[in-house]
Amino acid sequence: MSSTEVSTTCPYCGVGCGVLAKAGGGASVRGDPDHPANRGKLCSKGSALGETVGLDGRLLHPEIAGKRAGWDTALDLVARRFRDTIAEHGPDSVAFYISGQLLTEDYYVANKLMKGFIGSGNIDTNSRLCMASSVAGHRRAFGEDIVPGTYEDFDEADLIVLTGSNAAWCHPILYQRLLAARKARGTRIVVIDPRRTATADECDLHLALDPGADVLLFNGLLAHLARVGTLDQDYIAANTTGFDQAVALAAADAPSVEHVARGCGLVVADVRFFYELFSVTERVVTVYSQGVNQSAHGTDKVNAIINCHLATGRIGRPGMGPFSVTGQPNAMGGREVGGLANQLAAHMNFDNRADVDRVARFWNAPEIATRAGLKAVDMFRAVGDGRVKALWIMGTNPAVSMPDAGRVRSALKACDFVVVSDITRTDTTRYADVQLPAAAWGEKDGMVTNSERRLSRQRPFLAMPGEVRPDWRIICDIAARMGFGAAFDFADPAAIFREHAALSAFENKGERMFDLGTLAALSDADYETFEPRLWPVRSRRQADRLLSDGRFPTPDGRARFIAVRQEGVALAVNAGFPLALNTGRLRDQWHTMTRTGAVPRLMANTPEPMVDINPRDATASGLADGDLAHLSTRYGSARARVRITEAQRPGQAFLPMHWSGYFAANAGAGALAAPITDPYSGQPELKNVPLRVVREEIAWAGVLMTRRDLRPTGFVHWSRQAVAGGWVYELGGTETPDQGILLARGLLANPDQLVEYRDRKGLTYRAAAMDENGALAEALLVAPTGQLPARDWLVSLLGSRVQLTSVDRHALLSGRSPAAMPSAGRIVCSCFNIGVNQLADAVAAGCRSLEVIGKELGAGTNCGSCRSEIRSIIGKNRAAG
Ligand SMILES: Nc1nc2c(c(=O)[nH]1)N[C@H]1C(S)=C(S)[C@@H](COP(=O)(O)OP(=O)(O)OC[C@H]3O[C@@H](n4cnc5c(=O)[nH]c(N)nc54)[C@H](O)[C@@H]3O)O[C@H]1N2
Ligand SMILES: Nc1nc2c(c(=O)[nH]1)N[C@H]1C(S)=C(S)[C@@H](COP(=O)(O)OP(=O)(O)OC[C@H]3O[C@@H](n4cnc5c(=O)[nH]c(N)nc54)[C@H](O)[C@@H]3O)O[C@H]1N2
Ligand code: SF4
Ligand SMILES: [Mo]
Repeated sequence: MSSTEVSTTCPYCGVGCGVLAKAGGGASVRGDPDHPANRGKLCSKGSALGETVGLDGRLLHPEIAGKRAGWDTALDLVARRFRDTIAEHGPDSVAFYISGQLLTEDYYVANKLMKGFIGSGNIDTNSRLCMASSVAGHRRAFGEDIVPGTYEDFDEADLIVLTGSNAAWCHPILYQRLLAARKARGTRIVVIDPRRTATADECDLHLALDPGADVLLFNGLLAHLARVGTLDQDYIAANTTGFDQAVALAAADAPSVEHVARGCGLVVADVRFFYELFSVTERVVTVYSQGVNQSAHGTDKVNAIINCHLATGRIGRPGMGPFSVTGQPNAMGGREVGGLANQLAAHMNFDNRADVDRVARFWNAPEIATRAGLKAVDMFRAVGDGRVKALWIMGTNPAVSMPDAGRVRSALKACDFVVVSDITRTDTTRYADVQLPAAAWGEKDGMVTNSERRLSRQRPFLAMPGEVRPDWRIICDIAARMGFGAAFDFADPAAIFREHAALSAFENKGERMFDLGTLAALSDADYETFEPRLWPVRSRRQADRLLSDGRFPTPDGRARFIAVRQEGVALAVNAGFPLALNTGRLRDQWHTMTRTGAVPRLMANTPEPMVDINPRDATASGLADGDLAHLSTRYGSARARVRITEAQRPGQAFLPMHWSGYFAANAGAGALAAPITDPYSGQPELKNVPLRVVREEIAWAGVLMTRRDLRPTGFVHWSRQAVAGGWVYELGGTETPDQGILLARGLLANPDQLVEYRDRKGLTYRAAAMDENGALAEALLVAPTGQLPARDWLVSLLGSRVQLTSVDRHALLSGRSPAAMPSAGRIVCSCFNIGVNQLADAVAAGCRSLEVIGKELGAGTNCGSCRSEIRSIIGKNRAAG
């Protein structure tokens, strides 16, 4: 649509980078040099955005029971079913489960509809799995969900403590900004994470603490600060309450550094070094993310961290403060509108009658909900046992991403009426009675807020394909059909945004820091040209940093210390389940892979689902690197390939959260995860569940290269990788190889028109099919495990689509290129497409540093996320050479 560049915001992580995008050949994107979050830089995922806007797999029309339907029919049906269910069973018999993928305007109207007009609190979001513990911890300490700092604090700090954050992969541009600051001012970096992550590779101190032990570590820190006298007594006296109780409990919980080290599985000297660094460094930012939030004690972890900042008065000043980084592009916007079941709207809450009354008057909503609704885990329980009879899911894939995902799927199956709004088919849309096609990034239009409270616009630069509609419009249309039209009569996102801004300022004399008052009068033209800015926005002159004056949005104006103690882990490993399973993210994938999974260069770094384990545990289980492992917990099972690594401590395993049923037979982390939740936030423990790993006795392996988008069934294991020109499927089974051949052959498009080769024993099979132009269309290799020939050349033919020569045709069945073809190997730098073999060759040729490699190959010079891997390749190959 737009052939000139449009300034918009990246739809992935909470760094919230500005992007300049235009249509053409998909789309072309570059970092926005004027956006304060990224100043022109983009990470691997952001740079590949142009490759994600194709229409393959997009939902383009509404569907009812899997059949195409018109919008009017679909909307009428949804509205009628919700209305009837409410009439018969009351407002709490329906629910919405929504997402940080939504824009603020979408989020606002969804929340208004459920809480204000349906009159139930049953709207929750995937932020429950993500930020809920931070929200609860902030509210306990500050009285409101406030992230006090800005990204500038990263530039101005002397010590950055990253706890439970793999920022090198998950907040790459912010992490690069931190590394740049370190270069400029020598910032020290401490990483607290049970795994040695890419983030830990570049730090001054890595504390590989036992899973879940953060409260003990930070209680020990608070006790230490009190012992050595680093407290800011004036600040404590003037601005806080509860210090004595908190420090007494911390000291009892963590009486000595030795005690802490023992309890956290750490070396005494390392703990002491961390405490000393924190103690002597005034400018400290403590960054926390899912290693803190996704815990059965996540809220206590958050408060244990905040306690240390309050006790030293290191909050709200340059280069200091607790800093919860948000995950999704609009996780923060969702918190602003009140998208969580236990929030009301605009930082107002159900536990305050005056708030409920105020919002009811503002919305003119006499039937407003008066109490919190069901939080995600409980919501799906209620769906499962029939208390919730109609469910609308928007912009999230709970069949994959919820813990105990098997139960979630059964619940969706059992539910009377499930509506799913998405941009593509997913494991969740399979359960939808009605599928509604939403506008995607590049098409939709609205506001998002990043980790530092910066509001930015997402702007469209592509036409809406098929019959897709933006989420806000779908929600307003349903609201109108349910009889609430007057309250949802918005012409465009700008009108919704103005109302949201007005609500934030409504009867707000400074009690609520979240205040966008000035923006309530934004004209359409101003909304159109809106430049990124931080909230609050209530006057011209205001500080960017919050909580600077020692006043907090609590009734007495003081911050609250929260006395916390280290609790035991929710579920302990035992003889049956001897490993602790940790789950999380990979550098180049986004969540359930609905967008990043189809981009070849984002698939190239980790093409298959891998479970990381320590060599000691591998030996104990008889597992070799590359074996297929069967993983099981009390809740479910999965299969993934074993990667043996010292980065994983003995007794622990790590599985990426990404693989859905579209990318592997059964490699989902959600099915394994426990639905055990934090008592304050309701956030589930996604980082620690007892696990058993056994070797899968795979007898045959196969690889299918094809242009077709398939979903194989009947295989013990398959996973697939997007490549240029199509897909590569890894196949495997416990059957005999000849049976495997039969099974795998069944996947070929035209088994009658193949060139084939079978060895005499019938155990090895190779086949290829050409298209009408004589180019390779499909190839299949099957062999007993460990005997598959190389496939690089065949894969390259799939991409090149050139007509094959007779020499090529002869070579096809050997799988080997007739001319020597250097293989790049697994891709390490996805910005420049540089593989592990190219890097090894460069090291052998004398490139011995990141800088030289960067100059020669470009690798590592764009987003920088691969630098730690390149460094380890240099180390390995230098040692070898
Ligand atoms: N590439 C990529 N980036 C993303 C995303 C993505 O899907 N892909 N998703 C975005 C979203 S929504 C989110 S929420 C963020 C998440 O960003 P992060 O929180 O940084 O990512 P995770 O990998 O979930 O977990 C972080 C780390 O917590 C560690 N951890 C596990 N248990 C503990 C513990 O008990 N204590 C401590 N201290 N650490 C522990 C894990 O080993 C892991 O390395 O990333 C965002 N950015
Ligand atoms: N085991 C384990 N599980 C986890 C985590 C973990 O670390 N470990 N992390 C948790 C966290 S922090 C998060 S945030 C969640 C993420 O989990 P999900 O929210 O399930 O993950 P996504 O793949 O981002 O799902 C977003 C969906 O929205 C669709 N979509 C994209 N844009 C739009 C749009 O504009 N409109 C609509 N209607 N749909 C759209 C996408 O196609 C996709 O299907 O996973 C959680 N689950
Ligand atoms: S750092 Fe986050 S917001 Fe920035 S380009 Fe990468 S994924 Fe997008
Ligand atoms: Mo998240």
